Amino acid sequence: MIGAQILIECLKREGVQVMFGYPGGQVLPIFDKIYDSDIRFILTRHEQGAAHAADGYARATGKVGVCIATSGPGATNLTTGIANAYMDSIPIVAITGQVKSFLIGNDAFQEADITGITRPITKHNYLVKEVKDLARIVREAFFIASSGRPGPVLIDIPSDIQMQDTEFIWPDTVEIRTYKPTYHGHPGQIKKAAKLITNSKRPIIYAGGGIISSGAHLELRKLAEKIEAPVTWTLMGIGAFPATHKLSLGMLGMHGTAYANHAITDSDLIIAVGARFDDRVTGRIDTFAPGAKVIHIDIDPSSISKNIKVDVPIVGDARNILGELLKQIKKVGQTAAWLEAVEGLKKKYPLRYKDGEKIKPQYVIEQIYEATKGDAIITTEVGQNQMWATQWYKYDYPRTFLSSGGLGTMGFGFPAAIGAKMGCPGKTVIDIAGDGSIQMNIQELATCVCNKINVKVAILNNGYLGMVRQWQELFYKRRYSQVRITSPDFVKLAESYGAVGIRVTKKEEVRSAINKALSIDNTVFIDFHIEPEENVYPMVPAGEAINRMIEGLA
Ligand SMILES: Cc1ncc(C[n+]2csc(CCOP(=O)(O)OP(=O)(O)O)c2C)c(N)n1
Ligand SMILES: [Mg+2]
Repeated sequence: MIGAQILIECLKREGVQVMFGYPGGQVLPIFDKIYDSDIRFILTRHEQGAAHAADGYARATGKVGVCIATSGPGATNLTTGIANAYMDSIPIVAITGQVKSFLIGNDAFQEADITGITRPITKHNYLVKEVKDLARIVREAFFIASSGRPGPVLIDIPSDIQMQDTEFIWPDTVEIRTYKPTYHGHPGQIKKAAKLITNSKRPIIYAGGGIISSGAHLELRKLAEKIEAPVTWTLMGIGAFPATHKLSLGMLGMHGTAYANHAITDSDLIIAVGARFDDRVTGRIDTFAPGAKVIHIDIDPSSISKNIKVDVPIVGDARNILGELLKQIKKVGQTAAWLEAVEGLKKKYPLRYKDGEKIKPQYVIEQIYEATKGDAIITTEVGQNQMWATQWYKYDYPRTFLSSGGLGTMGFGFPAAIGAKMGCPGKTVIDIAGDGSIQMNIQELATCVCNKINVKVAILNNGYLGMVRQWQELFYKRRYSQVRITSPDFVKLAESYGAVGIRVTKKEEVRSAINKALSIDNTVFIDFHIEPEENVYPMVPAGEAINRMIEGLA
């Protein structure tokens, strides 16, 4: 079998049903085999779109997403998507063509050292040097991407190797001497954690994306209910715990709820699970939860005690460890006064916005929530639109909120929605977008229409790079530098691609436009003309203590 055929055979054996990508000179042998394969191929209009679609597919389904591009510019166009998946620990396998082996290092046409370029943004990467290694490498790549702390793996395949013949041997098992993730927490540490939890009077659970990737949401819920502790989460942890649950505090951090930020500050014990104490969450480190002991459960030992001092570190899989804790924790029930105090915080500092004549973005998102009854996959772009999407839609299930957390990549949401829809065809998929971000991968409209991928894009059109404008308003004396942006006529643009466009300029039209969009069996852009200078509140200024928020509505 030639290398190209081996690759496709391996993908099939890994259970790959769909891949996203774009062809070119150094992947011609592979595309020739794709021609005969029954793996569904989604031709995007830009390689960045392919990488984000693979990422969105992985986030929505829990499976490994696959994307492919040619050498040189094809490969470099994937890099933003790879970095995005890396920062959010999303399992994808990216395949790139490379110039022929003997030309590597020669500045050959369309040569880029993609394994060098992606070393810091992949969990692991490979340059295939001999065709007989290919099957083993593909097998390892899928294993590494999806095990331990998940992440992207890149396989760079020179085109001569794609053509070389060898016997196809599928490795039954994967054995990598230097890579052995820890799944079971240390019993002594778990015991210590159980004791701290039993004795805590003001515990708080701080949940991150690790809950979702390990499938630990049910254990998390059981633990919260058993120990009667409120639960807050990170952007990546959205959906890990039901937002409509009475113990829910919503997201914490820079644009988290004020009550979550106050509650964690006042707590005496933080139970951090699959989260990494990112600076957007902790704010100023020396004032972060000064009276709290910290239990930190994470599969990646390198994220423990990286940003804050931890009292009880437990390395391992969140689901296993929460299961163990549930077994060991017997008597609880001393949190009544704490829960009452937290209720008081919720009443004192509710999320709110001032209604006005113009359409408010918060209102649009509330209406999307009502119209979908919470039963949709929401993706987002980056900026104010993203933060409003975290605040005003309630996510009760894992894998229903897909957003670029660590990298904050404008242009993520639309291709991610395409990937999510390919993975979950029965689900309504909506990208909550900004007018700036949507223009960063707008070419994927063609991908949607050609493949009949029915996603909705709700553009919160404020005529600004709104989040940057907000910072300039608050911290640069309203000196608006390069944040006013013009857009094409989104309705006409959608129509020119064969999709549907709806413009909404009046508050009364918001709900009917959403209902109409949901009823159309095609991709729909809804262009909501919103209040241009609406801000996201509450807001913790960068470097400030997280309980010192700007409320904004005085
Ligand atoms: C690729 C990329 N470039 C620049 C930024 C910096 N940035 C963050 S938010 C933002 C504005 C986004 O504007 P828009 O999509 O209209 O969203 P809004 O904040 O107005 O809702 C910018 C430029 C980024 N996050 N990603
Ligand atoms: Mg905008």
